[in-house]
Amino acid sequence: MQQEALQEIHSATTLDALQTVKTKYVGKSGLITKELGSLGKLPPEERRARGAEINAVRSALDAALKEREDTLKRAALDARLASEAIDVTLPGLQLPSGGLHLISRILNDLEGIYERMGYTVIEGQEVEDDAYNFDALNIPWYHPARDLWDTFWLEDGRLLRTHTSPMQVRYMLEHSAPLKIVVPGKVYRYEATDATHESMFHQLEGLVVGDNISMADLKGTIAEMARGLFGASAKVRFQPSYYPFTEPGADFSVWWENPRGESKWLELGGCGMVHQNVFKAVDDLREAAGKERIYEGKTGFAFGLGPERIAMLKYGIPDIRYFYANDLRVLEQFRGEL
Ligand code: FA5
Repeated sequence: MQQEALQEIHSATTLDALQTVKTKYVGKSGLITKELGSLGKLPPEERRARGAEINAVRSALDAALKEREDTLKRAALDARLASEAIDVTLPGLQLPSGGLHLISRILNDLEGIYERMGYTVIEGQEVEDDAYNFDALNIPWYHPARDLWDTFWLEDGRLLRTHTSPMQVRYMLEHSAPLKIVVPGKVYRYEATDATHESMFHQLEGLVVGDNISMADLKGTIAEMARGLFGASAKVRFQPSYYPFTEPGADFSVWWENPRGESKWLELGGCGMVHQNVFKAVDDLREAAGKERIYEGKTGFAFGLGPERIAMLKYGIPDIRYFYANDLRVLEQFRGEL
């Protein structure tokens, strides 16, 4: 039996198999245990010799089991160490790199241009009161911009801002002149979308207020921005326009040429000298909040432009709706444009 048992111990290749062999021979009801139990039936003169014999087999099996167990455990540990080892020389995973959205990129460029001219960049809220989006900006109730078709009204009477201009009023309520700010952000209009109109788009608002600010300052600022965006030879054109919150008001375009030799006037946004009715409305709101009236008689200019229009021309994108359709085939083309 000893030979047979040793053979089985030796050929057990896993700890489980070895445990089975162990149970078979030296377990509670194993063969050796049974042999020891049957010693009592032998005549006393045979019992001692037989007992010694069985104990010798048992010691041999115990030793063999222990040795085999150690060997198998060491092999299992070696296998685990080998499988968990980290090969630091393997090349890393090539994770795809992201890229800034084109509109973020244009807004970053614009913010950089204005920061270099000494402007402070601030942000405003997208949910507005009509007092700031319209009334304080000299937009009376009968102005078409208040029409249901242009504005997303919320159930509580507030609205999604239709332009970034309400931040002119909010900023002047809290700060005194002289001031120079730009306000990038999202705006919303309830209108049918087409290749150049979205219902959500961005604007960058600018406001400068101080003493003796003139239309020449406004034109110089817009020209400087155009050079920053389109290079030193950029040209700017102003055409008279009407905005209730400016007097006079204008639209401005830049002359744009691309490497393919195409060129055209690109209308970028509206601008003008801040209307005195806006300064008066700000002072009224300040007074109501227990603050000093400080704006009447000041001078200032403001402008608001659409970065989507800049991106469409700069990157040759034919339809504004591509920007927000989340189509990776479009977005991935600009992955390198960080
Ligand atoms: C305004 O929103 C004025 N608040 C701008 C302004 C500010 C004038 C300060 C004077 C002083 P307007 O509605 O024209 O103006 O919009 C300004 C720019 O936003 C447009 O020139 C255009 O570039 C962009 N824009 C307007 N509507 C859309 C639209 N549906 N989709 C994409 N861009 C638009």
